[in-house]
Amino acid sequence: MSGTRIVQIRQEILAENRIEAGAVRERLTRACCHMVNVMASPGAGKTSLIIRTIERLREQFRIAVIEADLDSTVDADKITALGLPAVQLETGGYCHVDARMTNAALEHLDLEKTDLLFLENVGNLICTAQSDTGAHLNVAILSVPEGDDKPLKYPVMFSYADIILLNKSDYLELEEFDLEAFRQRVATLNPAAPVCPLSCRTGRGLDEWVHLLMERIPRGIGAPASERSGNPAPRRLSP
Ligand SMILES: Nc1nc2c(ncn2[C@@H]2O[C@H](COP(=O)(O)OP(=O)(O)OP(=O)(O)O)[C@@H](O)[C@H]2O)c(=O)[nH]1
Ligand SMILES: [Mg+2]
Repeated sequence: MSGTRIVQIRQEILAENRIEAGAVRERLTRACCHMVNVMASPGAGKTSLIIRTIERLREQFRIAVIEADLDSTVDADKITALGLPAVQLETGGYCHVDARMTNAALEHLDLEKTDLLFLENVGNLICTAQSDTGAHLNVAILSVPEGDDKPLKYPVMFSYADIILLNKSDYLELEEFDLEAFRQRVATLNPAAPVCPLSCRTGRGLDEWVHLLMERIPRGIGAPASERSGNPAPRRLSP
């Protein structure tokens, strides 16, 4: 046996992150701000989904977005063009967002004026599912061209997510994608997570997604429009 000591750095980092993520969640909950972490491969449709959701919910909730990218402000610029607050997290070479990064981004947002906060995580189907960002809800998107075998290859992501969206369903007729097999594979890993096929291009399935999201936003989040300017009444979470 060698005398080399194995230092469990990874476990320590994850444990530290879990504590920080808990503090982030608490901070957000106190501010009545519900955070949704959106994870997927590059190009699967994270920004498209956030924009389509904003279009449907912006009258009901004050929405802000944290955009995480290795480099560039391309996606954040799309959100600010809609007139909403966006914070760009440039992660450099880092392949996922951790709670420390979320905390840094929160410093640039007015949480008292934010009901719904989306985080577009770095395009990555592996590391993003291993790091708690402090979000209340974790959503994974797979897009049809990526293939129905992905739950077999990336089980951590499909086990971790609370909701699984299948975007680019307008390609279902063109691609050899076995929707039933995909559902079965997800159900084996994560029986509690609903699977929702949709298309950010055609709009199909978006109502169901918004319904799933609304079911998971605690009552009391989102002040009526009349309370948004001036002196809003306190927004409280249900017990
Ligand atoms: N056909 C089709 N194309 C889509 C759909 N949703 C998004 N796209 C296209 O897919 C491409 C990538 O979409 P994005 O929303 O930028 O994807 P993303 O996951 O944010 O990409 P990154 O931020 O670069 O990782 C764009 O050209 C979109 O127009 C869809 O439902 N159907
Ligand atoms: Mg994007």
